[in-house]
Amino acid sequence: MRIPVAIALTLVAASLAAVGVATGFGTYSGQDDNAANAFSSAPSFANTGYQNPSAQAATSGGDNDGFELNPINASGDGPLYASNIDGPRDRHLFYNYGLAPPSGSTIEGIRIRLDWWLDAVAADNSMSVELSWDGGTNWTSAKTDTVESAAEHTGIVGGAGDTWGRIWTVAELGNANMRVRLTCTCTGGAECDGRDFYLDWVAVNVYFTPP
Ligand SMILES: [Ca+2]
Ligand SMILES: [Ca+2]
Ligand SMILES: [Ca+2]
Repeated sequence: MRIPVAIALTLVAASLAAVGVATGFGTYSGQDDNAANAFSSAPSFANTGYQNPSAQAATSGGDNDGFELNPINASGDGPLYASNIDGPRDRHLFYNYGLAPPSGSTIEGIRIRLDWWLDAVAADNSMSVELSWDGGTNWTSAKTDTVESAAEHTGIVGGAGDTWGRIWTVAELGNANMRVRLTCTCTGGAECDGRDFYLDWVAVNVYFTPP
């Protein structure tokens, strides 16, 4: 039997649209996972944009060598990365972010971006972040990205309006004081043996209201 032309074109357009192909009849793409569509009542503040660390150091935890391979590669977004091999419980400091909102600003939030992945996702793996405001003497409670992936993903902890449980001064964000401490965690006994953690970027964005 012959399908009328108008109906046939409609069927073709519908099937192409279903796979997100431009048809000349309009372009469809799935929206469920489009972050740009997320409505939010979060306030919008001035911010520093994502800033990079210019210093790093392993710190105590696990086998005490943190991201022992190429740690400074975590100071920029792609393509080079830091590696923590056989890494559960290892910790690493990143600092000297050069965060400098105008003096007297009210600090409204701190957002940390972690671009990271694993060699395998068996057991329960995560990466946690703590912040220090006094050169590493005192630390906030940890915030944790529990998304596990064997390819790079972007984890976000904190954000605009999230001051990590304290009131910050501009000076506490300066290179002499502010520290980011990452902890790699795997919970699952023998499944965690040999787990490797890879880190492309650990960036900080500070939200503030100028004086
Ligand atoms: Ca990246
Ligand atoms: Ca290590
Ligand atoms: Ca990198």
